[in-house]
Amino acid sequence: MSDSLAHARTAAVATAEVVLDGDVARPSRLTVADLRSRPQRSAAVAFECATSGVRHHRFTGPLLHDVLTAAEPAFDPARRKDRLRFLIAVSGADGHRTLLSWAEIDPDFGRAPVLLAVAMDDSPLDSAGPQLVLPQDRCGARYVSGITAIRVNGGYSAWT
Ligand SMILES: Nc1nc2c(c(=O)[nH]1)N[C@H]1C(S)=C(S)[C@@H](COP(=O)(O)O)O[C@H]1N2
Ligand SMILES: [Mo]
Repeated sequence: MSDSLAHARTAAVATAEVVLDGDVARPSRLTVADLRSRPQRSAAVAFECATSGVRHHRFTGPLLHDVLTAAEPAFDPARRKDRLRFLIAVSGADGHRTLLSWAEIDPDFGRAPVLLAVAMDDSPLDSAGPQLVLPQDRCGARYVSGITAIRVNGGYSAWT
């Protein structure tokens, strides 16, 4: 393999991308650099891991709500009741997954300041991929790292 090709492959591996899609008008692929270009928040958090005890970290990144709102979910933003059937599925590279409800992060409902972290303890997450940060959680299991996909789903009516 030529040096330039090897370098290109290394660069491709070193820049993780998140697929943001589902019931949104503007699906996209986002790098950690894209997330860093949005307004940033910081959170010093503590969470308990069932296997390794209490962990303390400082995370920085945009609010998940801001990033998802920019993708224009398929609801009328002016109608609060429209948003209540929407779910958010967050997947990590290793298959670890969690669901949030839209209402959980909506400023009119649960107002949880959930972040899509671009850095943990001042170490950038550009190659690992962003990490979900839920300061309200006691347990660490929803802090999905190496996020590869975020899917918005407004299909609650399909379940009935
Ligand atoms: N992708 C991914 N993220 C994950 C997990 C996992 O298995 N895969 N485990 C979770 C669990 S159970 C905990 S407690 C925290 C641990 O985070 P830490 O090792 O950075 O303290 O990561 C969470 N995020
Ligand atoms: Mo854990």
